[in-house]
Amino acid sequence: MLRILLTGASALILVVGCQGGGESVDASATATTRFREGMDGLQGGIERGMPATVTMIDGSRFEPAQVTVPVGTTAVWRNSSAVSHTVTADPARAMTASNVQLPTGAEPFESETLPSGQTFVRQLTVAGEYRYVCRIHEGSGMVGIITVE
Ligand SMILES: [Cu+2]
Repeated sequence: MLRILLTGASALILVVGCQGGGESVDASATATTRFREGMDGLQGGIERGMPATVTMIDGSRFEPAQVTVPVGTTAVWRNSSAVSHTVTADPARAMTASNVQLPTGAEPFESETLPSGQTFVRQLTVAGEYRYVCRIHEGSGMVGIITVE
């Protein structure tokens, strides 16, 4: 038992001794550099795809109904109301096609029907004005605009 404890203590001293060495400091500096490079990469990704949230609220409204975001923003629609909604940015799927407009070159898109608590995410990579609707409540004026610039 005592023998085992002594062996353990010797091993511990050896480890501590290594960490005090010059090599160990170099390794630590390299690790720090790698960590910084990783964080820079992550930060770039966050800036390019920074999220902006539009909440679907009771009373069948998008909140904010109109918002301006930088190009590359990841739009997040969150249904915080009690009923289901859609995010419909496809003129072919809207009740009134003219309620939906997309910048030239942007692909039309539509979420599934989103029950209470669900979210829909879409990165907006083409600059311009996105006019979209909730297909279920379009008739009662549930329309939104995101300007990407
Ligand atoms: Cu709706």
